[in-house]
Amino acid sequence: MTPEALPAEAPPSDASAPLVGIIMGSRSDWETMRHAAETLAALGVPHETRVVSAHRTPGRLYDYARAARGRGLRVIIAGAGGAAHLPGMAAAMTPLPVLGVPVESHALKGMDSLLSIVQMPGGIPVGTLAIGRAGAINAGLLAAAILALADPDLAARLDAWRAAQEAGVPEAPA
Ligand code: RP5
Repeated sequence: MTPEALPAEAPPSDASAPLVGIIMGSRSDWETMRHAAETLAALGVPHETRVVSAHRTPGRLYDYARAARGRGLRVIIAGAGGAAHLPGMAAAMTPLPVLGVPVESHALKGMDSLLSIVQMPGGIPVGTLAIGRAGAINAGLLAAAILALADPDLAARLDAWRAAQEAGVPEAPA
């Protein structure tokens, strides 16, 4: 296929161009969301990180979500806490798969975040992960697994990551 024949929303040819967009409602979410970024980095998945708030920067969210597919992103990981509308609003404005990470809040320990993210109306899905660090790690792994469906090299790296994890679990507790 010649470059001229590529569809308008074809991914960039640059191998280092981000495939996963990690967005979060506040810089205070980074302590949680960095685990998604570190997981993707360990698997060699190009990604980007942005602070995009559904409430404080709605215009930024609109622009980001609307442009995401055209920029070559394949998956969005969205983390937010409290009234956590970011993943759902992002999902409403992009056809890309959106994985939601409930960030643990001070007041309600992340139950507010979880329920805000998980209870989407039928028609606009958000794949909701666990509250906090585990959810961020698993969002990274799930994004990698989605991409690995069409990327054998990444699938091999994911297999190796799992094998290393298995090998690192001791048989005895002490
Ligand atoms: C949400 O409000 C963010 O996702 C964050 O989890 C929470 C608190 O934000 P900050 O007040 O710490 O900026 O929008």
